[in-house]
Amino acid sequence: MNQEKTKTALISGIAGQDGSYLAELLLNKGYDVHGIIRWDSVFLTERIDHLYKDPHIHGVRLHLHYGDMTDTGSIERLIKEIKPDEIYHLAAMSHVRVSFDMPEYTCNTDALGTLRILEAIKNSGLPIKFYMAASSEMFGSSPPPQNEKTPFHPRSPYACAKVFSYHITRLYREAYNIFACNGILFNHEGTRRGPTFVTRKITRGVASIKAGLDEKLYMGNLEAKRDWGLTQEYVVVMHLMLQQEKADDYVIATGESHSVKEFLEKAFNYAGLGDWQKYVETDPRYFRPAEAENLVGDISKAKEKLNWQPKIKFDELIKIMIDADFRKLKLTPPGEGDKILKEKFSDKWWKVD
Ligand code: G4F
Repeated sequence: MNQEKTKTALISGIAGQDGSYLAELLLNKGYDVHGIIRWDSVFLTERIDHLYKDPHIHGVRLHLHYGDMTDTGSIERLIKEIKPDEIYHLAAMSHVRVSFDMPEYTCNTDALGTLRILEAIKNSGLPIKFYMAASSEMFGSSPPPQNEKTPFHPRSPYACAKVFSYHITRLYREAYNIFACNGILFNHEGTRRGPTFVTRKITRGVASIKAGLDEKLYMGNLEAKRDWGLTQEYVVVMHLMLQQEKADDYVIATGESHSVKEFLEKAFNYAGLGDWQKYVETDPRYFRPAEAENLVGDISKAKEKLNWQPKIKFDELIKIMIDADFRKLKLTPPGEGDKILKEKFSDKWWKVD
């Protein structure tokens, strides 16, 4: 284990894709990690089950708590009791399409949730460092490439809520001297990505077609362009932001822009299925009333100030995700993705799916 000074972190949204990897990273660094999970009648903790230990065992360093971003009392209580050194605020209703169906819930959770945490930090009087998961969606229809100076033009209720969160985080930094950072992360994907987001929907769909379980994949807007990176690399930079001398905001991306169509083409080819057009149909239900058409990040600031840049780009990401989804269906993966992970990350701190 790579021991740093023992610190305590609180992660909202610990059971999500980003939260699970971040928890793994921080545990590996010797942190005590507390995570907030939402109550449900079934367990929603599949992504962190491998990290969880019975709390009765002595020396357990992962602690889970029920709470909710809409429940001020639970947020204040947890911050008071845990007294974290760092808070990583990742909890959100994160599906852009769904935010059009549930705009009020989305804004309550994603916008006011951030304010509730910041108020609790302010009222606690503790020197807590705060990471806020902002989003490339905030740029919306602003022309690419987008960086920290690009104006926001949000194109969904989700993106509007994130713009509020971004500004309230900046305001609490300026007004109350809280060490608060916005990570403006572009799309980040991987084998723990939820199956309704486009990359995972495609890689799962491809594996399913290859296994003979499905014949078609129904998709939305194939022309939209995104900047897709690997999540594990992005959670590293969340931690890095809170270790700087000064709190600041950073764009985190790969700097490459590709369309959904290109993703389909590469994924079907890599899986040995040939022409994607034989398998893909569009369905209006997956289109959005307004779309962010072309998002691609300019990471000059993160490169210069954080000395960060990603190792994994578009082609490699697809191979890594397809290999994992093949394995899940007991298919033999083409294997290039597994090789890339092995070669580029000799010091893997996460469980490979
Ligand atoms: O995978 P998506 O749903 O991700 P989106 O909307 O870019 O947002 C994701 O990344 C943001 C930046 O990190 C996060 F803030 C946010 O929480 C989320 O994680 O869609 C990507 C693109 C869109 O343009 C969408 O219209 O793919 C297009 N698309 C085409 N067909 C589809 C589909 N998206 C989904 N989910 N499903 C489809 O069938």
